[in-house]
Amino acid sequence: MNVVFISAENPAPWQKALRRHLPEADLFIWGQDDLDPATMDYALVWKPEPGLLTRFANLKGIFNLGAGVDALLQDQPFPRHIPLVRLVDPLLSSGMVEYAVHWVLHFHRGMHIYARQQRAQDWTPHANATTKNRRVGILGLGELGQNVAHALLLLGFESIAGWSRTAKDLPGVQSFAGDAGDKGLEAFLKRTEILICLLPLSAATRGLLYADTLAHLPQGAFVINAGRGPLVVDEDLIAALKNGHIAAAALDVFNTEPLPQGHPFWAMDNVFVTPHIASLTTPMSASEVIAKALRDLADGQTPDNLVDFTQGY
Ligand code: NDP
Ligand code: OXD
Repeated sequence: MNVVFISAENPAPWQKALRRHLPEADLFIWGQDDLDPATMDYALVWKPEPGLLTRFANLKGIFNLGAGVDALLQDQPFPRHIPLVRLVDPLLSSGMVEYAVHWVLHFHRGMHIYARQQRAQDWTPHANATTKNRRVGILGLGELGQNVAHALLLLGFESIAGWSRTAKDLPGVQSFAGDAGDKGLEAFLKRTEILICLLPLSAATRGLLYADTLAHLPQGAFVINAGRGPLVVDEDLIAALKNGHIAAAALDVFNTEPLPQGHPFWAMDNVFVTPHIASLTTPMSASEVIAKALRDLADGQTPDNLVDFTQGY
């Protein structure tokens, strides 16, 4: 079986990991090895150049080396007749849990205030909110959102809600879905003090956080975005951060990446910027997951985590 690896990342750790977890495959590195695209059976990809995959006429499966497939589906002709599997990997999930829990605790305990006070040599203690009544809301209750909710429950947060396309029944997590009504997006935002955005980017979610939706959050709310940058309208978030409606934000993903020099987010003292590192794919762990899905496909079974092209995630 011929497998092609298409990514700008260093292929060496992937070669090692795939030799271990998928020894039956002949692995070809795009841009490095001589290969005939028509002879490739499976492709492992991260942000391939637009249109490239249409040249691989006989692919039986495409495996995305990350969770989000927006770069594949939105910006290029994509061979939609080929099964596309996105990455669901325990290490990717635990990385995101660490990132989200870090910022929830940071804002919950007012660390953004104490950082500012330290610069002013200001020794003013503030009362703490408790995990019992701190209202955390998670946009996107999929693989990552559910793991984050679980970790927050273990930390003692008792008022956790999540918003998803389809309603969920998760112990300890209040479920909101759709746009309207007392279980819709507006109601979800109104009750949320710390918002964690873990949505995929699709036609339905692009620009979801803009002036009107941000205005539904209570005064002094916090925004954590590790989903995708274009879920947010930057100018509207900047305005809300400047007027204090949003007290602070932790942003890992941006409309343009790398975040351009001089972008207002860099200089705002209530914005915490990280360079899209909330959770990084680990070749050894991901290869094990991909190998299982690839064998499922090769055996004629439906692998887990197939992308639904109509929903775009
Ligand atoms: P999943 O597909 O498992 O979960 C997506 C969730 O979003 C689901 O709950 C889904 O609802 C919900 N959703 C999708 N569309 C809508 C909509 N229109 N309205 C309401 N809810 C919607 O994805 P993951 O949890 O694995 O990953 C989420 C995203 O995290 C990725 O797509 C990627 O963009 C981002 N990511 C970022 C990383 C980083 O380092 N910054 C690392 C990894 C991922 P339903 O359950 O009803 O289907
Ligand atoms: C992903 C990412 O989608 O790293 O996996 O952003």
